[in-house]
Amino acid sequence: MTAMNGGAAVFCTGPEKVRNRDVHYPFRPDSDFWYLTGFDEPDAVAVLRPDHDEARYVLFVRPKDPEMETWHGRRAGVEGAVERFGADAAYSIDELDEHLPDLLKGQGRLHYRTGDDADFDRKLLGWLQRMYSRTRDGVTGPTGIVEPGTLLHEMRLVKDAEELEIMRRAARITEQAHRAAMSHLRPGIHEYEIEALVDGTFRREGGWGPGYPSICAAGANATVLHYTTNAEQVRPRDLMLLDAGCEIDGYTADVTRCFPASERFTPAQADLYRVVLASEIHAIEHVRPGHTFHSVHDEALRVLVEGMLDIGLLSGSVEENLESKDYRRYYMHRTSHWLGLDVHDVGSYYDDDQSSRVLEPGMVLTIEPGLYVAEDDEQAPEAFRGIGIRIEDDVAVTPDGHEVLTAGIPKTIEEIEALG
Ligand SMILES: [Mn+2]
Repeated sequence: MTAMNGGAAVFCTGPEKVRNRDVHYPFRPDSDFWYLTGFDEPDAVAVLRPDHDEARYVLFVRPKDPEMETWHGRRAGVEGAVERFGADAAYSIDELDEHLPDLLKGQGRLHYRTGDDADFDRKLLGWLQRMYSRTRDGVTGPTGIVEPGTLLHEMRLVKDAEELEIMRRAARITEQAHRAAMSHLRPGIHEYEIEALVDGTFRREGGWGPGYPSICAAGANATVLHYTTNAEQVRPRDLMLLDAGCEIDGYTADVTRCFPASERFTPAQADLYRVVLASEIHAIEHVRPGHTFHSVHDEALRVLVEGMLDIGLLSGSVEENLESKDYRRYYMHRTSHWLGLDVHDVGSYYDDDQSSRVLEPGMVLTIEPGLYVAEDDEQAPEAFRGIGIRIEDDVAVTPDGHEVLTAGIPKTIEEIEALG
């Protein structure tokens, strides 16, 4: 709160969303709200006032309601918000109109994200208008609205020891799921059986579930980057691309492995796989404080292009291909993104002068090069067509280098074939 330098901040966590009729989607708290409060019920608002003498942290929550709780589960209620969640004061969410404007009076700048919740935006603007119209009575409204992400997302970008420990737990459960998938995959089973095994492992081990829809793509489905249909039957020579990460306490892992349905990679699969693996390992080695975020991609890309030339997927020189960007035919995404409460986590990828962000201890990023050869790509050697490979690990920047959070998940061809 000291970083706010006075003022007030308002954060909302959404309502439950209807799936159909009386059924709701499983509720997941807003990441910013969860980061600040650890409160996991829907329909809540947090107000922070760093300079206030008594009520620096105020929560609005759903009130206790025995009948509703019988149907839909327990609520912390106004008392619980203070006793269990450490709020200095709490009110019912039904009393927002009555109390929230008072809390914002005379507090200076207001940190609030507009555009996420149109209903709340409208309410807030109404309260502010009323406050501004009463200035002659001595009411002073906020002096401006500030995007809270500037401060908060910088905090979220750099993980502390406790957050890293949660991310290690997410990685350990994800490891179990990937290992189970590797040993269960065989010709004839369906992609959704692997999905069930993976998602089931996440839950059985105490995770919240998958942090994003699991991609279980066999054969040429692996060349579809966001394939989530997971409906097809696995054929004997298929490789499965599994992109799945467990979410626990709000933090998610994000891991991709590729493994064969039969005991062995085919020679063509192995050729492509080794190129991606060399690129991934090289990029991970490059992760350390002082290197830039974008240089990690450049390092991965160079090794990937060298490998594509070696196996005859591209022709010409490395420099020519980097210049022409012809590699994009087979590698069309970037190598990394931040990881944390959101799978594509918050935090700027650029410094203030628009140059690439310099890595610092506590940042967590994915490293995920890949090669995808479309089934009908007549430019590519025939043996490579319909093969998609991605290898993805979660890497934390440490004071003297990096820690691969997901290092326990089999990755070399030998390790993977040993599990098959
Ligand atoms: Mn990823």
